[in-house]
Amino acid sequence: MEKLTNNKSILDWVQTRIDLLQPDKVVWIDGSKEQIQALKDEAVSTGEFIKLNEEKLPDCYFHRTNPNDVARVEDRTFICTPTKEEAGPLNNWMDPDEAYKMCDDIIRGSYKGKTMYVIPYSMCKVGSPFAKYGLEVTDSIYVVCNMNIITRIGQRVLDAIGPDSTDWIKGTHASCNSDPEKRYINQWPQDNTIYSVNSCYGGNVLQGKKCFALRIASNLARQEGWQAEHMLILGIEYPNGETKYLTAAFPSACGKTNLAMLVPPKHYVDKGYKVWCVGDDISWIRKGPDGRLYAVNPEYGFFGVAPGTNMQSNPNALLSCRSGSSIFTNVARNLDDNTFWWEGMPDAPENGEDWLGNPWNGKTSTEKGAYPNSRFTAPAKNCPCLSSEFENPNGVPVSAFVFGGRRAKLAPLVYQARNWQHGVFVGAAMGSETTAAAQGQKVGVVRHDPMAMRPFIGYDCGTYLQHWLDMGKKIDEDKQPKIFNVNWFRKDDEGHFMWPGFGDNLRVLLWIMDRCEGKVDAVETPIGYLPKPEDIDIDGLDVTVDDVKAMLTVDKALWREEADGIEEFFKSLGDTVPQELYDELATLRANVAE
Ligand code: OXD
Ligand code: MN
Repeated sequence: MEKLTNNKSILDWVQTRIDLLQPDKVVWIDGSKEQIQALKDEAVSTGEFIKLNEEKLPDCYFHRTNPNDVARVEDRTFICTPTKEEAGPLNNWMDPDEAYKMCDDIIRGSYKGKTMYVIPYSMCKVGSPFAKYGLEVTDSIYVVCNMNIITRIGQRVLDAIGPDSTDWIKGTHASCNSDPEKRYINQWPQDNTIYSVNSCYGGNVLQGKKCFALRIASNLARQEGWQAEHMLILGIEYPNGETKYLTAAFPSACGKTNLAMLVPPKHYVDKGYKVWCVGDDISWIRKGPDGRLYAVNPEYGFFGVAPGTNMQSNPNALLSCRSGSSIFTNVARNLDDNTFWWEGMPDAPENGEDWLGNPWNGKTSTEKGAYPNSRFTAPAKNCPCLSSEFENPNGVPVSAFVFGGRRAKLAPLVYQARNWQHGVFVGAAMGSETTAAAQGQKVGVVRHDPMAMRPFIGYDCGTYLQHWLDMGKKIDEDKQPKIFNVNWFRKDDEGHFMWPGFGDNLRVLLWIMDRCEGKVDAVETPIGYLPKPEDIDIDGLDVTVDDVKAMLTVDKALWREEADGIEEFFKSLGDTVPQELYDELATLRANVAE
């Protein structure tokens, strides 16, 4: 085994992994092109990967996971803090020692006959002020190759950790036999430790993403006075060349990746507007030297939901994965030309193979070709609208935080919170109506999802909301990002979406930015500041000012019901919910009283 570091804490820990997992061989991932290529070739030779059409999709591979292992498993994700209270009521909790023992008993000896890959990885640009480092051991080449896309990996990370530091995250992944009853995604924040056991699905095992960059990092952020959020980052470039940035949080199935890579409507393009993607999923946010908040995307690639991605909904995502070095998981294949296919793409293949590997005729079959949560993993560098600030070690200044959800009747197209505290309330009260397909649940049930972080806050939710309030107190009021809520999913009485969405969402983002600059007035309402209908640009849309007016109505009776739901949710979070948020709830109640 060729070691790539002399750091004793790392070498000692790797030895504990060898003793526990008992691999035949240990390979340190240096991140070189040659090493990664050799691993891809090996995965092709064993059938773990299928190489796709080199001419059409250079350096792209297909992989399928066990059909029982195709999504994040929130019910098997545990925060193993010393006390249950520290994990809080939204997280599953396990006693730390019992959790180690249970997981170690499951994974002991499970690398026998296999290779252990040691992946050093960095969240954020290596050596940058935001950067944090981790090691993940895995028995899966698929994990190595995906981590190589969505994080920065290899020798340079070990060099950045240096010979003496113990400040790195310890990650263990063991594929085992994918037994769903013994599947555990466990985090021990006090030990900076992650285990992913009995899974090979990305969101569970690509530990840089949800496990580290959100669950562990949210703990570090609270201790160190910054924020780890489930937010995209985008920049809007104005015709004068200036660019302003916002971050936005949405629960799943609300079009987050599409917004992150938005294509402006034609008349904006003609005027010289551009939208740049800094990140599609996660933001690490800190106060900068000028007293404003700055956000970086700690990731290096995208791990996006494939179905529904097409040249209309998100050409930038499709081009990102088509231009090469991407991995496609649980999608369908076109066997004629050995390319990928998924629902929402044109030209379903007649001679196809579904995500399970069965022969599949996309023209006649009533079954889906791709699994609904099938994914593409693509390098961010492939994205045609990637921001030039993507690698800026100091991040980008945040003008606005945007929250949103899927609400058929309640929330207007957009509104602005009155101040930071009210904005934290808006984020804390966030909820989205379930879509039947996604969860097999009743349609339209509101799932409360504070800041879209419900499955990702690595500690008690009320304490997290307090941290949001505390962050606001650190920033001078004139430098605080303004906080907004959007709802692209308002429906009319016939059940039709009222707002066209997709690229046209830029029209709403421009109102948001104008508010941040104090360039446009607003109407004070019981729930916050709303646009004057004529201030939302509808030029070129099949939408009238009256339609916009209808999208901006605030139905007090519905908001009274909403306030009851918020109160019930806050109560379910226990007594750590800050009093300030109950004060905001009282204000809302008073404002919408009969
Ligand atoms: C994701 C998620 O995959 O939030 O990004 O589930
Ligand atoms: Mn996400």
